[in-house]
Amino acid sequence: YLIPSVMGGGPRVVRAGQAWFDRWGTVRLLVINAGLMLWLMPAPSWVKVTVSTVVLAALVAFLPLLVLGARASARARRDPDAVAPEARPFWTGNQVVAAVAALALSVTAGVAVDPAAAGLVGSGPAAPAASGVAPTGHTTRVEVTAHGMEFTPNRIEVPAGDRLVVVLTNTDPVMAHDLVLNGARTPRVAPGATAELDAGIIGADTQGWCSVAGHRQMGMVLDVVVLGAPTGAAAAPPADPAGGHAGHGASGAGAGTAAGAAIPPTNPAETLGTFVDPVLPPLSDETVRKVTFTVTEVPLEVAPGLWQTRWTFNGGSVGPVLHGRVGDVFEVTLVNDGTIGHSIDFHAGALAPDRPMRTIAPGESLVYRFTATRAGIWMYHCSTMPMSSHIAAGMHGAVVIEPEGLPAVDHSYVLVQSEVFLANAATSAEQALELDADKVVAERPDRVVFNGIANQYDLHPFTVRVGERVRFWVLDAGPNRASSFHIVGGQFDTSWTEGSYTLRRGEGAFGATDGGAQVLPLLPAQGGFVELTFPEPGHYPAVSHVMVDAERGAHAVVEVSP
Ligand SMILES: [Cu+2]
Repeated sequence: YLIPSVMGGGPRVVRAGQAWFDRWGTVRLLVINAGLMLWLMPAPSWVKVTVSTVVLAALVAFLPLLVLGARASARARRDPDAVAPEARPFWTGNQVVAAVAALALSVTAGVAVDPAAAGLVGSGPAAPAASGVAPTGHTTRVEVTAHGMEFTPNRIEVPAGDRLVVVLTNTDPVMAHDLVLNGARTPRVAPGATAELDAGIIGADTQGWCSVAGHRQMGMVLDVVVLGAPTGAAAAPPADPAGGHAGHGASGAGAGTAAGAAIPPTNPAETLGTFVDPVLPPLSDETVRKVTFTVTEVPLEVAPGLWQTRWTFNGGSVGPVLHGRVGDVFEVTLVNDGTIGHSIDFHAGALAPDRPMRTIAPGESLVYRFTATRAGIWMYHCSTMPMSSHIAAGMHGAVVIEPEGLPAVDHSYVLVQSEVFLANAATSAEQALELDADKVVAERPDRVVFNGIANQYDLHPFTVRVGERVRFWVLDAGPNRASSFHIVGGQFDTSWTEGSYTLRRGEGAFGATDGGAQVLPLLPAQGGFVELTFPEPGHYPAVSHVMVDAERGAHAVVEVSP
């Protein structure tokens, strides 16, 4: 700006030089200063390169203008008759537009060079593992079978740059499987069926897996090894189109370390669309009890305002309570209306598990007949692998076989405690996903629930009167956590567990008459009942005294009126 004045020669000469020095001044000023600001921001390195190149060009552009301006002012000095150019405004709208456009183009070019660095990834099945490899135009076709919790072969080799097509045949007699690989996935493949998966161009080692809940955690993975990969080609982390699992990497059985989706605490203002009646169904006179259990996979509320796709017996949040006497015969028809294999295991009967507890394929059914020879609150559950996931997904319930001579009480309730592992914080049936099997393996429940729904008996309390005798049958369905059933403000005078009273109307096993119990302690699959009366009106919380589980939703309220 000062050069023309320093060169001197009067206003006419200065203006002649200035006309050159100011040429494209707005563009250069904006590009240089705004470009510097862009460069200082946390941008990907290729964006920094393109922006600084444009800034450098704006700076360098002044050098020829300097020469031209100096020549113009020298000419004006030599020729006193030359007419000075008219002064033009420094700021013009066109130049502002040009400067902004130049910067925008440089940023776009920087992002285009390396989209991944800018957080943008290419779409299509070839994207994850193809980076940095030239397609060969050749297709490698591999036949893979799925059986049990294994792919055979479970390791396939592909020349770098080949397109990989996997023909997956499910030779499992009962279980459905699928394959997720390199961003592509097959549909659920029924037993005996075949599906084809186009994994796209393979440029780096990668790993596929079966996405049926729990199967990957049981080791059902497929390694893809690239032959002749360029040095330094790192394994691309497998992307999971279902969401929530990206970056977890491979995990064998027991290796789940992922935190999974974070689930917010339940909003106390939320309400429940449904709730499970906790009253023990009355005893009928039959001695042969025929029931049908239909397995479904349906979205259900697992906490006020939180949904999950549950695997159910008869569509319930928890399996139906069966109630009988010692000696009764139960004939249960199990119908699998789900999309994968399921089964059932009744602890209430003793028998060889081989046939009745077998896994049946979707569309099949079986009849499970057992005699209840012993009293207790017995667990039943799906016993298809991985059992932890099938139980946690909702496939559990209780069979109550009353001990001989069980006295009548004013209220009998059944509470089945279990853990819920959420893959997302779905707030509607449409958003509901199946359980997060990684969280099951990591033993990180999002909710701990009575009868399948967290806090449901806070919203729908048990209502009893002062002095009434109340019996709680409690079963810990797990799959993994113990329970410590306690009623805040209450004391149990009767406790029965694993086949025997430990306390009966205040009387202990060795004749003591001044005892009481504060909890019913239960390991997974243990059950029992406790009895108490309430001394005065009020609100008595019923909880698992494993406090973190009470806070996760294993919490109810007994509302006692006068
Ligand atoms: Cu199952």
